[in-house]
Amino acid sequence: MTGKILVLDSVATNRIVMKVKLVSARYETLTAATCKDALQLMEREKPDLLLINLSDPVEDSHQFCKRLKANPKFRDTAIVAIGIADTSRARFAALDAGADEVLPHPISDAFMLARIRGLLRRRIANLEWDIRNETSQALGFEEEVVPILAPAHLCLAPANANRASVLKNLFANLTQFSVSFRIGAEALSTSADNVSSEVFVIDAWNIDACALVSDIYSRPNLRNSQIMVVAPKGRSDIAVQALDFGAGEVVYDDISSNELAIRIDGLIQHKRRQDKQRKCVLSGLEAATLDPLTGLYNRRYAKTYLKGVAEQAFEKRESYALLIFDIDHFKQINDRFGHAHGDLVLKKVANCLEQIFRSLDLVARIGGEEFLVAMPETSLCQAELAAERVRETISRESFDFDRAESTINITVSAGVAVNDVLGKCLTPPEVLFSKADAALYEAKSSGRDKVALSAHAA
Ligand code: GH3
Ligand code: MG
Ligand code: MG
Repeated sequence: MTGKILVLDSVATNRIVMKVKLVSARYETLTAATCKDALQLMEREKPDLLLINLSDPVEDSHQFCKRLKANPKFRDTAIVAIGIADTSRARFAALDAGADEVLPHPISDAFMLARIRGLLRRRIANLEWDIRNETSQALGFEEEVVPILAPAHLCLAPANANRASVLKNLFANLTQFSVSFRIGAEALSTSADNVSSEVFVIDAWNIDACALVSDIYSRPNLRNSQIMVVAPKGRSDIAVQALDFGAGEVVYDDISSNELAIRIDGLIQHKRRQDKQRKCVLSGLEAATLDPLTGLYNRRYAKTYLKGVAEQAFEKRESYALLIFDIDHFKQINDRFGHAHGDLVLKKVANCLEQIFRSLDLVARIGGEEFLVAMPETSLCQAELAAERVRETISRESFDFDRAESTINITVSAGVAVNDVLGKCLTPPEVLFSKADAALYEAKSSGRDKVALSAHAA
């Protein structure tokens, strides 16, 4: 895995030893001796991860970590703290200062590299969501800020009933979380409380915790959860494996409740941030592709989609049809009944189109009162029948609205065209669209409430 790591340590030999380890693991490695130099390098080189020795006798490295985490520019730079004694107090102080991981003396290289891999994976995921979010925002869809107030729900998965009491003790003081218990693989159950679990805490005592981790990530309804693995003290082999399987946190079962709380909190913050980013991107995509009035696809989406339909039809030598529907004298409806009633008519027509066409057909609103339907694997004759059905259904339908003085009767005209299946090259959708549009014009000029076919296959 590639990544740029900055090592901050005032002792030259420490820097050199660490650099050798990181470079041999194929990381681009920078070094700094002071917080000031480190900050300059962070500004200039934008490392993905900072490995900081917290036992610097001259500088307040804890304070430096705090300042970095409070700065939006460096908020996502992972921090791994080293150089502290292996006491719960020292570990807590490092995590509290903003470190994402603490590696007390003596450092296990295997564990350190596994943790770095995990943190870099998380950073890449965050950056990807940020880019997508920026795209959504550039398209004009602002980030929606939804404060989350509910306490986080955790699912604890002890290996067996005896271990359940160990985990219960561990979590006894963490009353800020709501907790449920599932023994071993029962953690995969899809009961409501489980699906709403933000964090799974898997006990690696006598069970294959890694299999459970990958099983959870493979389930669509659970895969956005965070996972903490509780390994028996001293089993760094399990810890390394669990990290490489994607566990967000691995702790040993002698962890203090303070440290446990801060680590669980970190996972929850991370998950909530990703959920928010995901939601934002999805609603941005929705807004970019759907017409807000009718819920149908919009012109922009239809244009991209049609390319795919045309290519597939050409590859399989199949015909596909484009149908354009336009409401007749729609302006008069607005003029007589008002714009709001006009909107209701548009919605009802959209609904009618959705009912009539198959799920593999694309139905889009491409203009004020114009709709486009793309029908893959469809002949001219089949498309004509479908268009006739729409025309007839709408002309029969009466549109009653509460405050309208009378019912509204409307009609639509349609133009239909199909591609040339025997053609030597692909029919561009724009060409077919022009043919269908010309047919629609014909339907309009020959009296409206009509379906017209394009004379020649495009
Ligand atoms: P034709 O039979 O030739 O198609 O006549 P028409 O009146 O349907 O066509 P024209 O293009 O003259 O008018 C379309 C009208 O659609 C004008 C515009 O105000 C209205 N319109 C466009 N978008 C909306 C919308 O979102 N809501 C409502 N209520 N009206 C819309
Ligand atoms: Mg029109
Ligand atoms: Mg019209």
